[in-house]
Amino acid sequence: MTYVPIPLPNRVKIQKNEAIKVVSDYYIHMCKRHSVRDFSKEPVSNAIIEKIIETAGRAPSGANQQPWHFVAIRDPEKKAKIRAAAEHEEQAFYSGRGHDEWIAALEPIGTNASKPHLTDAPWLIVIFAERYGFNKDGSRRKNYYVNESVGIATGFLISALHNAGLVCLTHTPNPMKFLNAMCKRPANEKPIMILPVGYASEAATIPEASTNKKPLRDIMSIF
Ligand code: IYR
Repeated sequence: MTYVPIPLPNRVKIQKNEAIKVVSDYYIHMCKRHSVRDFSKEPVSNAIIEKIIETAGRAPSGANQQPWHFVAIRDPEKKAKIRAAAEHEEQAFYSGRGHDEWIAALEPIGTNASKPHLTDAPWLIVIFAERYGFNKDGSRRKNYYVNESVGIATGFLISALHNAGLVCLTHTPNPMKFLNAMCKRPANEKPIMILPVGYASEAATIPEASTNKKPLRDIMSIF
């Protein structure tokens, strides 16, 4: 493909005197996002999930290679199989495979090997990273900045979910190779995480420790 510059389309224009209100409102909106593991049974339509994944697909990526794939699962049987496989791995993790320092770091988050959210949530979105692609002649094509690109797209996905009043949990069973076969994804893709997605149940709780966010002075330097 050749380089063809076009004028910047869809420019978002904010009046100078409104900018601080706009950024502050968005900050307040994003402060209301929490990782949630208690899901209501309320269904979420395919159309909503599709539009949210389409939004994630608008993320920037290395060389615009878009090295991601999102598998959206609502089939209860499939969710149950994924839950069983994830809990099998987590059992091993929590009963010895995970080292003490890691288990101790998770204590304030209150996680354990039981993952009911994997079947309670109306949807599971399994995120895959395309480690390499293929050229027309079948040879391997290198993808650039795959982890960074998929991380950014996942951020887009999580904020699109939040914008829709939905919640999710970033879940990373370890190891999670089993997801390739269950999601019918090829060997050039690597599973990155599972997001159970839905509405928070009425009784949903979050770990108090998760509300402890670093203040600006600790996350920013300015020159
Ligand atoms: N995969 C395990 C352990 C786990 C690891 C981290 I880092 C977390 O932030 C939370 C959990 C699990 O899902 O329980």
